[in-house]
Amino acid sequence: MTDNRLNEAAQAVRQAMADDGWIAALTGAGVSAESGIPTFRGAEGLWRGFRAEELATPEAFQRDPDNVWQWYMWRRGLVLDAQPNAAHKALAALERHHRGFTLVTQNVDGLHQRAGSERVVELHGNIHHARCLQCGRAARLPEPGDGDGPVRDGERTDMETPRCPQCDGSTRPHIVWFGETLPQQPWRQAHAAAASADVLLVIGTSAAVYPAAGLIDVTLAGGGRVIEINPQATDASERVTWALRGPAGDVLPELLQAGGVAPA
Ligand code: BV8
Ligand code: ZN
Repeated sequence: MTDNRLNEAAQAVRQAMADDGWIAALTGAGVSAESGIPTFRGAEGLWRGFRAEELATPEAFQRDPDNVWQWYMWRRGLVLDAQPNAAHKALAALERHHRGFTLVTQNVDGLHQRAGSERVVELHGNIHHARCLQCGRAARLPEPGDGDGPVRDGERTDMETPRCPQCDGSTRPHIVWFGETLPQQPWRQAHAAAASADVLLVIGTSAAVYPAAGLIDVTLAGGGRVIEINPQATDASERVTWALRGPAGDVLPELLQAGGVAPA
């Protein structure tokens, strides 16, 4: 992408870093699309005929915990087999390059951390953790090969839902479902980052899910500018300062390089 919108946007990134200002990023499922992870609302966002919105709810879990667990274990298998892509790595490089950077993600796949990002604000939880319904303890799920590895597509469907290592209670995915409030601490961090951002990068999200999508308006209200990176137009495209059309794996490294950040 060589049009001058990218160069203008890159200049804003460069200026924010030169002024020792604040940069934030909000990522969604699209940042992991080039790692082969299905997005929520893309055509491939289906599993056994269910849409994500039908499964990522407390009601679905109440109705059939095993089915919801199997969906998460299937997704976790995809994630564990996937590799971080150039967009994840570019954000890790930006964090190393500029102290005043906060990465906020709606994703639960942990690929930002695997790409080297250390300060990741996870608004919607993490697919590698389960939370005990009895004692509330959250613990990392066993890695594959520990016998309880994730369900590979069509392979293991007899898996037991994970038990709490502390009290052997039954567990749920440590994920924020539709209709559930976000964890306070991450939300506060995300809101503060967006409010003080001179530049907010909005990468790979349809900006359809709230309150996460509202962070865009928080930055704009604070006088910051918003750069959207997405191959498609989104609910936020009219509101952002620059809408850069293209896959994050291409556009983000190009933008950051033009802004003075050497790619990973
Ligand atoms: C809340 C974890 C207060 C699950 C997720 C009625 C009742 C109750 C609530 C509501 C209601 N109406 C509205 C709400 C609020 C609701 C909401 O916003 N609903 C939407 C659908 C209208 N929000 C909530 O419920 C939130 N809680 O409001 O609490 C409350 C409490 C009670 C009652 C009322 C209010 C909780 C929301 C959290 C839900 N959990 N994730 C899981 O992962 O299993 S959200 C889920 O959607 C994922 O986290 C995902 O990241 C997120 C957003 O989707 P996107 O990331 O944007 O993904 P999507 O597929 O949509 O888009 C992908 C984009 O990538 C596309 O634009 C595509 O073009 C682009 N793309 C594709 N390829 C690439 C690319 N971009 C760049 N490069 C590429 N290569
Ligand atoms: Zn427990």
